Amino acid sequence: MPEILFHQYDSSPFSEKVRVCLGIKKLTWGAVDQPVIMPKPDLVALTGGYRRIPVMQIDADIYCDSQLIVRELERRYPEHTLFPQGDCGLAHANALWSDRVVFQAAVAIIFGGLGDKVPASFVADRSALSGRAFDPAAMRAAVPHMEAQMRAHTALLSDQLADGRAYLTGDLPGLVDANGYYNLWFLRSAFPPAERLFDSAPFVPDWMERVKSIGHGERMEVSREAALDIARTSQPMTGTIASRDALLEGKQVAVAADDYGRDAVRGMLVGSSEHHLSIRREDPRAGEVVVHFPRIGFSLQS
Ligand SMILES: N[C@@H](CCC(=O)N[C@@H](CS)C(=O)NCC(=O)O)C(=O)O
Repeated sequence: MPEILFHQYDSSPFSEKVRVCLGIKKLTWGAVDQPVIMPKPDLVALTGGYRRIPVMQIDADIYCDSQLIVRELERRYPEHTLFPQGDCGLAHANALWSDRVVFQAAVAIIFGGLGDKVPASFVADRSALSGRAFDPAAMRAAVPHMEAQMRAHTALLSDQLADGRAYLTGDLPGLVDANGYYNLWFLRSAFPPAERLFDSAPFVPDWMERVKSIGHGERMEVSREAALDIARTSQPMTGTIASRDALLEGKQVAVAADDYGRDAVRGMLVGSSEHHLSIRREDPRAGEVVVHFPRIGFSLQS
């Protein structure tokens, strides 16, 4: 059984970001496929309510959000670094551009383009996720603007590659390549007409082929039941608390995303730093687990 269990689904763009990082690092990992819409009982048994994809599990440690997943991959498996030029702070900051700004443009173009072909069950699920109407018809009206935005974002990637370099920061691929790539992969795979958006980014298609050819490392399939068994029969890591959170140490807290999918996860604060928050919780099916979140984009409430 591989050490890294990755809760994902194949069409998930944020999962593709991490799959590229797993490929850069040449890691072996277990794909635990989760449903595309709620309910996701086997996922929330591990996370305590967090429903977004992807989630990484290593024994009884559960890592939510691609931001923290890539940070933890680099910490545990430093070989084939995700930061070939150093610059790890900038590379993580660059993720917020791709995860928030470029991703929202990609969503509007794809679902505005698909219009009434989007299944009603998906529309209802994503409305609940975002807390407002997920309305492909309204997105259609925004498509011209979003396409202009997407062309401009894609041009930034092309500018970066214009001196003939193979990857965004030089000869070797890293996190910024995964960040830049996954939304374009999403556009290509979910809505092929969006391919035209790369017309004005001459260096992007060949770079995309290079990133694609990195692959995803060695993938195995693991059942959701087996992943729960591993959590239940393992011990989570212990952590330390940042001094500014000292008053909350060992207290019951709630952690929630601040953008969408804001379901709060409750448990005892057992770890924190400028980069993460960790809470311990018990679950009848997963046993004692520690659930880790990035600090950026997540609120901590007592
Ligand atoms: N900031 C999160 C965003 C994750 C996200 O939005 N994931 C999408 C799938 S790619 C999602 O969870 N959609 C709702 C769902 O799958 O239930 C991350 O970086 O992991």
